[in-house]
Amino acid sequence: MVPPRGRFIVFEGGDGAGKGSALAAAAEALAADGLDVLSTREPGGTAEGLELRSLLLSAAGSVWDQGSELLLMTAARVQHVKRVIRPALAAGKIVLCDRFVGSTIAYQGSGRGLPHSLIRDLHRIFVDDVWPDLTVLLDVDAATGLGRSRRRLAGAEADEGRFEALDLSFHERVRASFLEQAADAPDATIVIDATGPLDSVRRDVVSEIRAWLSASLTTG
Ligand code: Z5A
Repeated sequence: MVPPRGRFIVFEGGDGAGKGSALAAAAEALAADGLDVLSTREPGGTAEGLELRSLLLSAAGSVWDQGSELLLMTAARVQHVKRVIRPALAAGKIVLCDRFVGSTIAYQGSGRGLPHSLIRDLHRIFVDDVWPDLTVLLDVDAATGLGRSRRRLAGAEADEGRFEALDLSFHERVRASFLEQAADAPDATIVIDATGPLDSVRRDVVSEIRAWLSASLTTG
């Protein structure tokens, strides 16, 4: 018997692009369609990943070298893929993940300046070269996204503002990297203009994912 094959859909974008909101809308819509959906995020997704998340995102915490930052992001992903993502895909689930290795290429690669080849090598060696079936890139200019993200953090209890504290040019390099990655993989990426009102961005995301899934599940 052929085992079921799930689908791995990743939401990427700069800070405040609206990934979390879009993922929640997609999860609700796909579950209403009768699909078995698992929602998860990075850094995080496992107990170990959540511990690493609080170390990595705390604005008040330690000063990480960029190499340590890359290795910790990758360590969280190793746990996440082996314990959560792979088993869910093997069980035929639709896995919706907020950020994945594209974020490492954008933030630690283009943002911090580490070689993309090093990030891809680590991914191949430690994360079994798992890539999304589909990436949904929410694209918004860096200043708008950062403004949203900083406003959200100002009203939040969690101390997760380390990346938001970086300057605008860092976030502009991150955005450019996501757009380059999308251009390099046009068949596996949907780019959504995330500048407009939240409701209309959510609607666009849901309708694009439904169309992609319907084609993907039909062709097997
Ligand atoms: N990071 C990394 O460096 N390397 C890696 O490999 C990985 C991550 C995996 C945490 O990620 C940080 O980790 C991240 C990169 C780094 N940088 N930072 N910070 P995160 O995904 O948890 O953090 P985030 O991107 O800052 O999350 P966010 O601000 O919550 O953004 P979001 O998920 O894209 O958006 P949201 O939560 O849906 O919305 C944020 C706010 O904006 C909220 O108040 C919304 O109501 C508002 N919003 C969203 N869309 C709209 C529209 N269209 N109009 C108006 N308002 C909107």
